[in-house]
Amino acid sequence: MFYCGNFQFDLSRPLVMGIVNVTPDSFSDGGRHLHSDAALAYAQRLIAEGADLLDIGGESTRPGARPVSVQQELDRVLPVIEGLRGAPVPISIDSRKPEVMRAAIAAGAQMVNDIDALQDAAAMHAIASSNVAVCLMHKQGDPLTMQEQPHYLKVVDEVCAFLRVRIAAAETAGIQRNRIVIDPGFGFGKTLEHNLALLRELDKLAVLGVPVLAGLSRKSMLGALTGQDVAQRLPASIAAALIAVQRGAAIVRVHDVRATVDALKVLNAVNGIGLS
Ligand code: HH2
Repeated sequence: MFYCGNFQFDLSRPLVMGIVNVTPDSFSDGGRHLHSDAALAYAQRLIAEGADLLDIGGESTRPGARPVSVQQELDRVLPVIEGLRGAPVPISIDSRKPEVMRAAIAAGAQMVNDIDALQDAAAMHAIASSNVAVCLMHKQGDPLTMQEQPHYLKVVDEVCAFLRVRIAAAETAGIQRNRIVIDPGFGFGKTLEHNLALLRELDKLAVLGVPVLAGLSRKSMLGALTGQDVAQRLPASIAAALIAVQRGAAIVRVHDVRATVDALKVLNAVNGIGLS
């Protein structure tokens, strides 16, 4: 069982996490839902399309992205999280700032998606002193410079080792294992070869004993493979989501919820997994 605040999932089928970026500069949907009414309407649409969770972000972390202030991030995400109070699915806050995490949890967020994997002690404390779930993600370097020179000797082993340490740190801080998911962080300080190795061997992360989340939707590795720009990466994103699930991902983080839900219905039926 995966506990996500007041929600729980038995993970008998893969979950779809819909992305709502309230940012001017996200790589694929920047500026589209910057106004909170628009973001809220978009979030409701993703729920209607079958999203199992929503991930609300107020700071782009695409390669080269510039950080934003706490206040700016709060101004972007809080009205959306507050507007989704009582939603039928858990709301995740995509942030690495402890202040934003705390305010989002107070506003009703049931999960924190931290690309820094709770390496900040205040972030760790914010989660440990609540009942929300957490996604611990691997990255090498920081968004501003991370794609300049990613380097690993054995990328899959190194990502696994990092996540193992982060799970242990979270458990030591009092975060129960059934509230933790892990993510190899596709595109975060990784070359195309690194990303492909991680996807190819995604099932190796399963030995860590917590659900795996995969975020491949519209990412530049799919552009590199297909030659398509970001608006034309739906087919590649669907392929990547299906591959991730077949290699053990429990949650896929996607922009295109309806298309991913449909694709997974086909896979689930073939695998003998029911609809609910
Ligand atoms: N990818 C992005 C942002 N947050 N969180 C997790 N756990 N895993 C990911 O792969 C991941 C993430 C980047 O994608 P997106 O939110 O669409 O873009 P941007 O960071 O430009 O807002």
